Amino acid sequence: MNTFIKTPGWLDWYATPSRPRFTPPPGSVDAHCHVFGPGDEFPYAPERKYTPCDASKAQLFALRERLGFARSVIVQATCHGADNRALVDALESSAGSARGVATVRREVTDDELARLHAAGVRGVRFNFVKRLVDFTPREELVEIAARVAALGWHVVVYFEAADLPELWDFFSGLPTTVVVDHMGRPDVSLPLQGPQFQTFVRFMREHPNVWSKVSCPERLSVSGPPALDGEPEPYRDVVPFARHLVEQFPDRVLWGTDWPHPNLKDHMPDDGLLVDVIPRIAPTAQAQRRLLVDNPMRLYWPEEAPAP
Ligand code: 0GY
Repeated sequence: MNTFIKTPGWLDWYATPSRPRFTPPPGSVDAHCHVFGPGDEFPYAPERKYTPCDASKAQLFALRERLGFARSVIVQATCHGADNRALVDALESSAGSARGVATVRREVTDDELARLHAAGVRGVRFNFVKRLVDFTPREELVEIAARVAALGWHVVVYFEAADLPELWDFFSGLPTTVVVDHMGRPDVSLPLQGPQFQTFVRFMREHPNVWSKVSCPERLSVSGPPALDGEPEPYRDVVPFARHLVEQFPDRVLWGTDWPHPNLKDHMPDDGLLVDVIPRIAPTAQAQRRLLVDNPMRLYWPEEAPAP
C-alpha cells in the first residue's frame, strides 16, 4: 500500500497499452523512462513538487517487453530528488539491460559516484523547468559536471524552449556530451522554421556534443492524441519537429517512452501508440536503427557498441 497521496488530477499510467504495429529493430533502447517508488519502499523526496502514483521496476520491464524493446535508460525523476535508491535498485535488477541518469548534489562523495557508476549510471540530469525543481546555483552544476566528466558520463538537460537563449552559454561551457530532453520543449503551434525551434536547431548545429531526445509527443502536442474513433495521425503537430531533428542530426538523436508520464492531467498516452509514431519521425530502417539502437548504445553501452 502506498501511504503517499497522489497529486490531485494526476493521471495514472496506461495499464493496458496496445501492441505496437511497428516492430522496433532488435536491441532497441527506450532511452527515457522512469521508476516511481514504490513509495513505501523508496519514499518520495520531501522537496518534490508532485506525488506520483507508484510505477515499479517490474512494471517498467513488463512494458518494455510488450513494446518490443530490449534495454532501458532510466532517468531519475524529480519526485525522488537526489535520492537515487529506486533508480539503483532497478538498474541492479536489470541484469545489465538498463542504464541510468541520476540526480546528484555537490555534496555527493566520490565513493557514491563510484557506486552509481557500478550500478550502471552514465549521466546526471540538470533540470531547469521551474514547476519541477527549485533553483540550483550554476557554480554547483559546473562543479558536478566537471566531476562526472572525469567518469565519462554526460549531462542531460531539461528546460523550456523560451529559456534556451539564457541557458545557451552555460550549456555551451559544459565539458561533456549534453543530451536535451524532449527537443527542448518547443511550442509546436509555432512554425518549425520560426525563430523558436530554429534557435534550438542552431544550438545543435553549432555544438556537435549536443544530442536531443525526440520524445514526448503526448506532452508537446496541441492537436492531441487520437480521437476515440481513430485519428489516423496521432500527435501530427509534433511529428515534423521530431522528424526534422532525425533528418538533420541522425547520429545525435534518442527516443524514449517517458513512461510513466509524470504530470499529465488531460491525456495519458497508450504507449503502444507512442511506439507507432516512430516510423513517422524516422521513416527508413537505417534512421530507425540509429535512433533506437546505434545512438543509445554508443552513449550508454559504449563497451558493446560497434566502432563508428
Ligand atoms: C519527464 C517530464 C516531466 C517530469 C520529470 O523528473 C520529472 O519529474 O521529468 C514533466 O513534468 O514535464 O521527462 O518525465
